[in-house]
Amino acid sequence: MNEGVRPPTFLGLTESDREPDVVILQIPYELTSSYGQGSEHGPAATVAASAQVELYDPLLPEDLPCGYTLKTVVPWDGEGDTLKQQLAGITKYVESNLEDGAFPLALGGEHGMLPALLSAVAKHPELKGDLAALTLVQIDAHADLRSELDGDADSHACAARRALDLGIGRLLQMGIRAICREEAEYIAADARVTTWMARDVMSICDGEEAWKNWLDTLRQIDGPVWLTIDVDGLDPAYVPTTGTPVPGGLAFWQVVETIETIGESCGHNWLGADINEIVPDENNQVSEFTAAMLATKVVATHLASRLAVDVEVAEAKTTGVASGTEDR
Ligand SMILES: [Mn+2]
Repeated sequence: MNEGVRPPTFLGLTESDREPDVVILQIPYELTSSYGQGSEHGPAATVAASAQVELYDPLLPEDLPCGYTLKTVVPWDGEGDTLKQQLAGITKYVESNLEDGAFPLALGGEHGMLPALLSAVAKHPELKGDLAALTLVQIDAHADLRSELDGDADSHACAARRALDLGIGRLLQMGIRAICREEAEYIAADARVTTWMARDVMSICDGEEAWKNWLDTLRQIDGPVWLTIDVDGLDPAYVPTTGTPVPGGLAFWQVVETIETIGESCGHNWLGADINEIVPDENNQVSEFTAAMLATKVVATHLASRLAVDVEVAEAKTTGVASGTEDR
C-alpha cells in the first residue's frame, strides 16, 4: 500500500481494521453561516491539527489510543440539492457509522447540523427512538434558540431550538453571552432549558459559585447525555477564526473540566459529542488546534471511563466471580 495516499487520521495514528471503539466523523456542512465563512473546512483542518496533539493524557495509563481502536471515518459527502436533503444526508451518514456501537465524535461544520445529528442519535439502543430521556449539554456563545433567522428555521442560530422540537428532555447551556429577547423569553418559558451565562461563571467575585453549580448539575445528570461544543463558547483568544466570535467567553480549562466531569459522572450514559463551527485560517492555526485538543480530551475521557468498566469485568473474570453474583 502506498503510504502517501492514505487519508489523514485522527492523532496521526495508524488505524487497524478492528471494530472501532471510537469513530471520528467529519461533517463539512456549511450553508447558513451568518457571518464568518469557512467552517466546511473545519473537520479536515482539525484532523490534520490532531497529528500535533500529545498522545499522553493523565487519565490513561498508556498513550492514546491506550489499546483501543479509533477510526477516522470518510467525511460526509455533502450531497443533496436542498438544505433538507443535505440534513437528511447527515442523519444517514451518522446513523450508518453508529451501527457498530462505537462512541461517536463528530467534527463540524456549522452548528445547524446538530438536529440532523440528534435524529441519528435517537436510534441509539439507550434511547430507542425517543429523545425524551436525553440531556443535551451545549457549550456556546449563542443560545441558538431562535425560532428562525432570516426566515430560515434550519439556521445554526436555531440549532438548540430544533433539538428541543425533536423532543430532547433537557438542555443545559454554558457560556452564553449573545442572545436576543425572543431567546431570553424562551429560556424562561421552557422548563427543559437551563442556561448559565458566561458573565456569571467568569465573574471575578461570584464566578466560582456559578461554576461549581454548573459542575454539580452535570454530576447529577440522570440518563443518556450528548455534548455539543460550539467552539465560539470559548473566548476568541482560543478560537480567533470561528464563524461568529464573541468576546468574554469560557477559558479552555473550563471546557476541559466540563468534558471530564461528564466522562466521570455519566460513564456509559455519555453517548457521544460534536465539536463544531471550527473555521481554519492558514495564517493562524490556533482555532483548529484548540478544537483538536478538545477532541482529544473527549476521546481520552471516554476511553478512561470505558477502561474502568473493562478492568472491572476482567477482574471479575480472573477472580471467578460471575457478574451479578458478587458477595454483598
Ligand atoms: Mn451554536
